[in-house]
Amino acid sequence: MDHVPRRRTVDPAIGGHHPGGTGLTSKDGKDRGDHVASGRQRFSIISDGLPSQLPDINPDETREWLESLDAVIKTEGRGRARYVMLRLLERARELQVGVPGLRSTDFINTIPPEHEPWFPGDEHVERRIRAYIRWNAAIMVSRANRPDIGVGGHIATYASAASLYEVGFNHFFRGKDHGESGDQVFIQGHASPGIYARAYLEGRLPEDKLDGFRQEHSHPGGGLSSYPHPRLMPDFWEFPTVSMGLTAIDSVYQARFNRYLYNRKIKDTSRSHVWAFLGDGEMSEPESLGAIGLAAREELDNLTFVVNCNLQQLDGPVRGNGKIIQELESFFRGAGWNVIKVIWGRDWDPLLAQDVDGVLVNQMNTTPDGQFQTFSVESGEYIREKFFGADPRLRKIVQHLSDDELRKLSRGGHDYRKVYAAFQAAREHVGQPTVILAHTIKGWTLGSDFEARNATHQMKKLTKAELKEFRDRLYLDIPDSALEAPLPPYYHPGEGSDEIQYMRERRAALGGFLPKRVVRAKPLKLPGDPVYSEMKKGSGKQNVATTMAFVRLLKDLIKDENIGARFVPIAPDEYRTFGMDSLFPTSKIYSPHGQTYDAVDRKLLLSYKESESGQMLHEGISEAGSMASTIAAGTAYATHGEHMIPVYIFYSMFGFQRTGDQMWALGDQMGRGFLLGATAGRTTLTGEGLQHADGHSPLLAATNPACVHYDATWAFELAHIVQDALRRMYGTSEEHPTGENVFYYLTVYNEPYQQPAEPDDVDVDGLLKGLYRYKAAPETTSGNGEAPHAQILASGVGGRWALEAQRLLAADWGVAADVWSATSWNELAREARDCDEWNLLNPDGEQRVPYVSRTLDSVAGPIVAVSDFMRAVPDQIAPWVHGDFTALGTDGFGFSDTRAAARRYFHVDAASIVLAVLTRLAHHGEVKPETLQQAMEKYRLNEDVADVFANGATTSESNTGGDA
Ligand SMILES: Cc1ncc(C[n+]2csc(CCOP(=O)(O)OP(=O)(O)O)c2C)c(N)n1
Ligand SMILES: [Mg+2]
Repeated sequence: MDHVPRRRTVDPAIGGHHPGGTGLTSKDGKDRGDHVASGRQRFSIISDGLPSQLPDINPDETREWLESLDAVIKTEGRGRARYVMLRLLERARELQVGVPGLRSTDFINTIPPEHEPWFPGDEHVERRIRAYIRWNAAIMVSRANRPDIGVGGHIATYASAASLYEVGFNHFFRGKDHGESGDQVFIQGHASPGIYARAYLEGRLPEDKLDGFRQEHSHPGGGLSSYPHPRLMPDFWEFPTVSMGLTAIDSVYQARFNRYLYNRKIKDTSRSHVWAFLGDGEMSEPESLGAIGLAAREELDNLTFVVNCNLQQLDGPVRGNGKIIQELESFFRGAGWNVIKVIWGRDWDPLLAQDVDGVLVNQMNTTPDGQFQTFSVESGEYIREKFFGADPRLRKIVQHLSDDELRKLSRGGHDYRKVYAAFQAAREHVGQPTVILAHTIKGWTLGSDFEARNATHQMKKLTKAELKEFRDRLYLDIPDSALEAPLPPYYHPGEGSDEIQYMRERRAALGGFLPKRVVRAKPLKLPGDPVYSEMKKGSGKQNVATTMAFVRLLKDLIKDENIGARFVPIAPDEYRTFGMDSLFPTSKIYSPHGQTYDAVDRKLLLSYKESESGQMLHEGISEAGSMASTIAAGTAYATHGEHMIPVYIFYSMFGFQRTGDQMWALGDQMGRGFLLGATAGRTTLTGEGLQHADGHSPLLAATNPACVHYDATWAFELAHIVQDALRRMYGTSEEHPTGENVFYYLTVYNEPYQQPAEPDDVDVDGLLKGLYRYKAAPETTSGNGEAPHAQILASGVGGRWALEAQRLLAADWGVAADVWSATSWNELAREARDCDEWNLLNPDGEQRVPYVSRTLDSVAGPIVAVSDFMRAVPDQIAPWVHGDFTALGTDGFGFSDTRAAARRYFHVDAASIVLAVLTRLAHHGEVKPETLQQAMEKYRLNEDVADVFANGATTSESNTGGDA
């Protein structure tokens, strides 16, 4: 382990932020910046705690200082005064005087030229490699837009970022060969063409595959996905990144999860570094900046953001009137990151060296991004006039340069050495995450029609003239005749060429090609039946909500000697809500700093306990952060070759609805684990109201093909579901030797009720398929002949109203109704759809009958379905239920009230089920029409909810249980 996460200590009053931090402090502890505080300092979370209220104990001395400043301004001007002030601040910090950090620095490179490290590569060869990749990336997109295909693609983004990636590939990104995890590289989604183009040169993708770009199914032998999608290219891509914003937050939590695995001694991740490539436009997504505080707090120096600041997004400039690099610098610095700006190429160094008055820097500082974009496309004459023309001293600085040289003055993000210096400083920095803000030009090298043009983001084809200009710019040996052909050619320098050899050698030295996804985790040794037996016994007279039942099971599973340590409980400040605070003392809350304070409740048995090796992730109030942790944990089987079992528990209303895009990313990344939609249901959360009452999350879950949803009524059902889930995801089978790439969404409730023991003859197969007969109709005495029959299908808390309805139907109306537990409407519908698809394509084969049809085709009487969700949830099975089918549901906004009142309002309570059953029976002539009116009156269904519940009256279902 060459790098162990360390703790540093420093007096918090002094603080640790160093505003001029250059990232030059190396891990060997030697300070390589001349004005940088030691990188080994702990970067205090208590920032800038200045005693500003202190009385002035020496007013004369203070006045002298102030007068000195006044004098400098008067005699030498503000520029000089600024310099002196900055030097004073710097000096103060060097002497450990706690002065607040500056939130931004000049618009120049953070690393001065004299501190750039020696560049170990062959710059010439690497330039050639970049040229080939640039060319092939653009050609691939261009060819994918041939007239008969026309599938789009992006050229300009990779063109701006090529140097950033290539420095990484040739010098930093660690691969996975030799059994290591390697680095985790999050690639900007629409930079994918460049990554494919590199893989082509490396011999990983043949030319024909490149021609299948964005034709994943239609291209013979399969094509390439548009963006990084592990689900679609499982041996190649690792991190789905194209939904902007998710890269940033997911990469922060990936870096944190690496530390978690290390601290819990599950995997030595000390050599893994997380690199996240981001667009400057993308940084406006709330998720991009939302988790940077956590990265600083947890001192994630295993994380580097590389923000490609081409100053443009899709429609135009990112901050035309402002300066995105400066803005981002202050955000990151304020959050406690190490910031490295790579703004100017090396040709600016001599100009800056001449800038003794600071006029050049001032011009750089005050020129808005929109103007810089224009400078990128304008002539040298325009630049001389508009940029250097403002001040005679500025003009003088560039008088020796021709207009052409002025035009070519480069941006730092395209200067290989500057980028290398930044990457190295980032990799070596200790105690803070690093953000590299790289100034680039969108569409760089693609020629004047592309570079920095507002439309460049969506330009995907090069004309013949543009192709020639591009080729000349890259000095490629491609004859004009080849460019005249209908399709422009790819370029390969030949297997034996220096460039290809060099690429291969570099990657071999760094641990193999990237991106690459491998699954090395071994199936887990899963616990047998005994751990589930408690759940199957029922709760006797005790009222137990399904959330509690699940938590009890989890506690037992965490004790299992084989898989216990692999559970990763995750919650956004809601453990207590769900009764999981009982895990605090034993499992403990993960904190890289341990617990540095005496917990207020330390004397209690269930005290709040933080620990470096804690198992529980407490994300604070951040569902997005919790999901990011879930993704990192649920994909550790691939990323690190270690199965981890995330159990993320949350208010179901703040799950799929709020972070559905991350659930989608979890599916893309083939994450496994459990999402617990606790406090499920539209009526169970008494008093919490509209924005808490979830009547639809199963429907949202149903849209995710990787998600298996269950809505259990009973604890014993949960036991079977969890056991089967562990088997499917972490066990092995002939069909899925390394487990299935699914994740589970379990809706659980906070409504306590008695949990029955598992019936002896329970139909486990049906339970797991999503439907089984839980309780057959009781004997009825219905007067004449046989009793009318009916079927009630219910899920979740609805199961108990169904049982009550069964009782009322028998007792009050002589109707024999069976009660079915519909543990998963979603799975029933999914299986049925699969059957339909098979039947469609196999008209001559034996037609498959969906399980739900098979099961319900032979039952007697109308079928009424009910749950605490909107009708569309059970309605999913309607096409395959051939009998008379009606669903009741909680459609509409929720509100705060008692459970009983809410259920009556939505007409999902027992009485409403009875009425629904009678209505269908009346329709079929099985009960008299007047029965309906009688039932309405008997159960007061024709009255206002307020009247029914006046004087504290209640219906027969439980209304117990408190708020969540
Ligand atoms: C959540 C989300 N919203 C919108 C898009 C569509 N989109 C793709 S690229 C892009 C512009 C990106 O600009 P920037 O982040 O600056 O990247 P650049 O291409 O300039 O490097 C947009 C809006 C997306 N992919 N994801
Ligand atoms: Mg951009």
